[in-house]
Amino acid sequence: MREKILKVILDNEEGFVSGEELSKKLGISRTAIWKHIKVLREQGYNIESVNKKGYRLADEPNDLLNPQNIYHNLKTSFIGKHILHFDTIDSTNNYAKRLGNELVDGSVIISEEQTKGKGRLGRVWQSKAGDGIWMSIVLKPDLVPNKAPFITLIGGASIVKALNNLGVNAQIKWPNDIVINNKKLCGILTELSAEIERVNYIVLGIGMNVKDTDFDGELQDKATSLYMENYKVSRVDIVKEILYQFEKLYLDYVEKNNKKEVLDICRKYSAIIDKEIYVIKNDKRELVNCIGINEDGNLIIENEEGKLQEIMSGEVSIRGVKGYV
Ligand code: BT5
Repeated sequence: MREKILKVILDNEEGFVSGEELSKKLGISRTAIWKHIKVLREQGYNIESVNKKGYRLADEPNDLLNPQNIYHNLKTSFIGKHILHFDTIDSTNNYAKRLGNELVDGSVIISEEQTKGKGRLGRVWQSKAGDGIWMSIVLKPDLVPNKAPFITLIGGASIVKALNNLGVNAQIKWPNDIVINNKKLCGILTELSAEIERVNYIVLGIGMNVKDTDFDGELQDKATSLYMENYKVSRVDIVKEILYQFEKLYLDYVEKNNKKEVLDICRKYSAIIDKEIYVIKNDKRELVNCIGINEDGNLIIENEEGKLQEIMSGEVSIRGVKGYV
């Protein structure tokens, strides 16, 4: 019932909904409505009530990542239609992998906090409570495993597109970072469960710093958040837009093998193309020119001797000459 009340209030974005209207629509007393509203407020919904007018959601961005908020007007056909939301969890990627076989295609796991958030190669991903978006998308495409790495680029392209659509000037640092003003805003971790010839499922993990974050140690110089860059965008709007952009690009790839749009976005919003960068592999650092991204999504670089090389994602880390980018 509480979800139904919330839906009517959310549907009525502009104006007030009276207690009487809610009570008629849902067939319960006005006192019962009032009790449910009280609980919704305790859950964090900022519902105003004005005498003789009724209830409405207060003006500030609706920022709770509850499934109900994300389902509301979500424009996807299957991505994010089944959401699991936690206050705290070890890692949304680990949870998705533990339940991978049972979860439906397109399921999304979100947590307010991760106690063991992880990056690539077992690195730690800082994921403090309420500070960001820590989520994983479970995908079950009919793909051969060697086509799975491109999903990371689809993730990056959809995030950067979504952010720019919401007015945030974000760029991609190939292959798995989103940056603002040369600092890391968001990272992507794609994990795969597969047999030799067939993908069982893919878990696409996305970690994005949103609020004013108290970064630990070395992160203070290289990480940033949307709020710290003066972008006050609601987490719900970001998640909805990412899921929408992702679904379009993902279906283009898995159904039509079409990579064009993803590559165009990765090139257009690149933070490193046409710049000097360091390529780091096994602790070896090489200064190179970044030339572009080829049709397979691999990075093309030119080394000091003028030789062109192709790098696949996952092989290397990239750093800028002056800092993180
Ligand atoms: C990544 O790895 O950037 C992938 C991060 C993926 C996190 C998501 S959150 C939801 C899902 N569940 C998980 O457990 N993980 C995924 P990598 O490229 O290896 O970068 C890791 C490095 O980024 C660390 O070594 C730090 O230097 C830096 N880092 C850690 N936490 C950060 C943060 N909150 N913001 C920016 N940089 C961070």
